[in-house]
Amino acid sequence: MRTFRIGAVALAAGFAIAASAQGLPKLAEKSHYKVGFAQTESNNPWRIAETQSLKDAARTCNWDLVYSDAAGSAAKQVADVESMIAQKVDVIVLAPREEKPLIPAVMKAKKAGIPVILIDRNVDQKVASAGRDYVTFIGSDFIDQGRRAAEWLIKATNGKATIVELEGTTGSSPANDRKKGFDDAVKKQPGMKIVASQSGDFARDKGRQVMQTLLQAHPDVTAVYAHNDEMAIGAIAALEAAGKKPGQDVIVVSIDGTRDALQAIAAGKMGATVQSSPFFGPVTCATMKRYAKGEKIEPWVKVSDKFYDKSNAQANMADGY
Ligand code: GYE
Repeated sequence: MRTFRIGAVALAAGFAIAASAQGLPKLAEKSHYKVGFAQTESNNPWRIAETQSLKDAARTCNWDLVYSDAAGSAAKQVADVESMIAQKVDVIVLAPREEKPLIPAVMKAKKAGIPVILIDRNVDQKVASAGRDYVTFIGSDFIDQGRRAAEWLIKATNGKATIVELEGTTGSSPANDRKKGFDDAVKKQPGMKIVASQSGDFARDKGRQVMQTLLQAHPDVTAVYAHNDEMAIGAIAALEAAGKKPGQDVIVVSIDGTRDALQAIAAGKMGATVQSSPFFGPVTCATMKRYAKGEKIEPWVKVSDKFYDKSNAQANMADGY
């Protein structure tokens, strides 16, 4: 029995080595590609700007775009990728809604010989990795975004705050990493405390509802950190409904850089937002070309992000989307 087990393990390990040795599917150099783009949902300005950027790239880069919208369901997004595999697209561009559930879809595409480029969100690095299972991850440094939001808040409050945190979609890479970056920086401040941290699913109305509930348990809150601008705007509505003055009684900081957030900053209701660029079209097109040429692609094509507060929000209103 024991010998058999050892044999089976050795055999499984052998298969794993053989599979990784196969390497990633190649991409032929062509003037026209059939590209699948699997979007997670379309419920906020960030997503709409991202989809538009990919559609614009389809025009300028001569792609035939196969577009799908998973409507907020990881299971549907897996099915969407499977459908793209069946339609024999040349490349799959995937924005994985959550870190773990999309991994089987990535593996299926690889097995079918279709290269996958992850944009916007990543998958769990302990299970799948760039250069082995998919070409690369193109996106922001979410840990750093959280850290930058915290650094701003520490300065703005002189290191004294009672904080409510509104988290993004549970199990998504930006929610996990934006929490880590922020919480780690705040932990070092003896005068700052996160009294509640709950998911608002990256959605405006969910953010408003969660904030409304949390305000009842924590009426003494002095700061809100939201993982995206939509939830921050929702929280501002909840604060106002509770008779508080956002920007004065309660400082709000978040991430994305939407037009609504820049306007809220200019109006003094929101403190600051770290940009998270949704404009992936041009960089995805360039990365595909490099990959088709046979260039070795770095595992993370980092997107750099700006920062907006009262000092520059009005002047940079055109950056908003
Ligand atoms: O911040 C949020 C969206 O994945 C980086 O998802 C993206 C985030 C973005 O719904 O607004």
